[in-house]
Amino acid sequence: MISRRNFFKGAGAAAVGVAAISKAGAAGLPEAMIMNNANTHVPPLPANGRPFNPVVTLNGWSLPWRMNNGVKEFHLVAEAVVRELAPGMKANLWGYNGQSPGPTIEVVEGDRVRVFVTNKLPEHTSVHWHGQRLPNGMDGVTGLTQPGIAPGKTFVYEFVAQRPGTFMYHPHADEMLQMAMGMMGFWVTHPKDPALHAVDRDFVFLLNAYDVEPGSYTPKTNTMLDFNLWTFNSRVFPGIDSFNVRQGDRVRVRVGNLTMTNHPIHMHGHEFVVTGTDGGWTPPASRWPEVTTDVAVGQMRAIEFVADAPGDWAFHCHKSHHTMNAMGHNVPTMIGVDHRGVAEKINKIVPDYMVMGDKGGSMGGMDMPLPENTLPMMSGEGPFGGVEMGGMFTVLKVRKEQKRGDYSDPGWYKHPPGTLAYEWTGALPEPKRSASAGGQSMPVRNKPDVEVTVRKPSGHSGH
Ligand SMILES: [Cu+2]
Repeated sequence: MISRRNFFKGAGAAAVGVAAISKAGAAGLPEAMIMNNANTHVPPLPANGRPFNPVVTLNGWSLPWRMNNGVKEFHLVAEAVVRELAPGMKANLWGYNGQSPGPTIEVVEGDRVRVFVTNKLPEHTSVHWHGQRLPNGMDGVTGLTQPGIAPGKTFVYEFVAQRPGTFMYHPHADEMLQMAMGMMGFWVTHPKDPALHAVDRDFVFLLNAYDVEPGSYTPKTNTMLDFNLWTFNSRVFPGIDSFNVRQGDRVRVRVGNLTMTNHPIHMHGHEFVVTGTDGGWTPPASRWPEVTTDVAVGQMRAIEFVADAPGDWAFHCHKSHHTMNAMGHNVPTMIGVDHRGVAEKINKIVPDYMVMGDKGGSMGGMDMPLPENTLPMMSGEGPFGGVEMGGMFTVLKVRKEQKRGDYSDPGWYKHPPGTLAYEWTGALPEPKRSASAGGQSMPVRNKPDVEVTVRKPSGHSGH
């Protein structure tokens, strides 16, 4: 919920607010608005300023502004927040205006922008406007271009948004800790001409990662690579809203990566092209069709496609451990071994111990007691059972009947007759198999017939 008196009363109330503030002097702060729920918020059309087609921030929102003598003013508050990562798990993070990530800032090419940043954290911070052309002194690098913003203080950043495109913001102060705690946000500079690069749906999300021990609430901030929660906008599947679009819509998805590793973002059922990078729009002649695009650390990518295939299409990072929730590491592989009873015994010694399933990994059938405040590694219920995913996973829902501007969840796809995989119960010829050395098939054991030796996988390499 966005809380600010009169916010929904529209332009009239906003004009009164500006007049009152003008009397008090142009340097007054715009009221800081807060959003503290985790639903995708469809922004109202801009009440003032130049027109643009707003983006929709997955499980997030865009920051309202006020116009002050032709300057677009925003107020970011850096503060401690509680973020629900998915129903059943909350994390104590740091963010902006009640949420991690912070609100998306949307401006138009050529806008003069003034951002007030108030620091309510226990240590100094700053904001770097990642990817922007701006005066050097507005670049937000603590020590290099400004002193840190001390706790309780407010700094002002002001520059003209020169280049349209996709940007991010994050602290350049105690960076490893502050980013591991969730301090980051998106920035979109729309083109002057709203008809340029126009799409029907424009989604944005940040890739971020946390290391929260099962049973605890606060990320470990010294983790360098071995994060255990991989998130879209600080949410994990099944807590990530789906992308709900109308069949035939031109769809853009903007992704920014502020984790410490790359993410091959993969979409089912459609091909897309990369229309935007860190440096702006790509020339059309440079684009080629893909179904996966790697987003490296610090990069932004805008992908576009026509959603012409109805259905529920998986959309996820293709690193398989990034579509899992908090997991214990150094776990032996036990495929082919019946470990029922073993985990139970180990659990009495190591409370958060989990084993990979003996039938190929499914955790669905395991009744593992979970510690307080954590999530199953693989979860989410679909129309056919457990989806067995977590982390960076959501669903693109393409529907003929989804109305323009309607971002609500249409429910599960109803497959037309004859278009669904089904069980075969008829006769089968003997299938051909590889005859190469070591290529013979092995029967799957349901019961261990030898004494089990548990070996650690050699050379566990993190990520
Ligand atoms: Cu990933």
